Amino acid sequence: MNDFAHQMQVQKVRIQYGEQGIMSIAEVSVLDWKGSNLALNKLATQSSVDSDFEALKAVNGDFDDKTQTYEEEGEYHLFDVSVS
Ligand SMILES: [Ca+2]
Repeated sequence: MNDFAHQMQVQKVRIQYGEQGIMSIAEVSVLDWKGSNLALNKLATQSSVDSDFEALKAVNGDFDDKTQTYEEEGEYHLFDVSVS
């Protein structure tokens, strides 16, 4: 059995705010043990979409654009890093 036999396999990452507010994200990185970003260009959703600030902008590799929700209670982003 090698050292990596017990490594975790991540399927989804959820980021949620606990109070009413606006969530905005430029980029999310989920790194594997080699440092590769598992979130890059993967499926992304968010609790609401303000204008054209859709969730895919958090995983497109571009720090100059961003996501944004409306102001709401418990706003969140969800990233499925298991789908290639
Ligand atoms: Ca971005």
